Amino acid sequence: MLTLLTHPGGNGMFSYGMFCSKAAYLLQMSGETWQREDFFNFASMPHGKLPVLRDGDALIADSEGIRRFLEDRGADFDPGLSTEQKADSRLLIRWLDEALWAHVVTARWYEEAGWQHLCTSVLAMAPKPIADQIRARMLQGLDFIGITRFSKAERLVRLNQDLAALQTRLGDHPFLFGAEVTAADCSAAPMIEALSRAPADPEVVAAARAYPALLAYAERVAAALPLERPAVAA
Ligand SMILES: N[C@@H](CCC(=O)N[C@@H](CS)C(=O)NCC(=O)O)C(=O)O
Repeated sequence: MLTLLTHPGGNGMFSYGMFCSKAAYLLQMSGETWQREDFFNFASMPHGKLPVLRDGDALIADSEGIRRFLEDRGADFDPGLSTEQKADSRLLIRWLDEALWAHVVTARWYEEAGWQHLCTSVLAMAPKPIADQIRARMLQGLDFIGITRFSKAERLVRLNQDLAALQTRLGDHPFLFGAEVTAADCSAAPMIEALSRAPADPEVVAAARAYPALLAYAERVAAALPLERPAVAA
């Protein structure tokens, strides 16, 4: 059976790692039989990150690597989409996975209130020097991509622009590309969930919660692709 190696979940999220939730959604869509294994030694993994899919002795790293693996086995994550829609979906996924993701990471690791929350929840069992070391590495990455060089007010403006655009793009459709769930929803829903609940900076959470259509949409994706979600408060 396929095993998805994941970061643990909590506060109603399948995993605190958005890409772990994305991979779980893709697995649900694929119809494969799979199980979850929370995995703590992720530094030993091919990219030093999770998710990783284990198939016998093979390790498939990266949510997009997992998507390709499942497609090679026959999964179709964009059923009924035109070539143009598939191209739009690809671009949307890249923005979700790389740009909207940066807002989540900033809200959790850079903003002081988010960091304090992480320390008392997800990282509660981690020795302080290790937690600080992980944070320093995260902040270095955020500085390099530049998001933390904006002021918080500027970041919130940019986040609002992006969430408003996503809400407009969704319109009255149940899912991003119409009536059926597709690959783009597997990326979008976990990001919206992570932005709109702890552990994250409360101002970012409030900003995300000001888009009720997006919150309802993330719940629709969750209902379409059911996953077990630990309730442990973050
Ligand atoms: N491009 C990767 C990103 C995966 C990723 O960033 N995973 C994070 C958690 S959401 C991680 O494991 N980070 C651990 C680290 O960077 O040390 C994917 O799509 O799977």
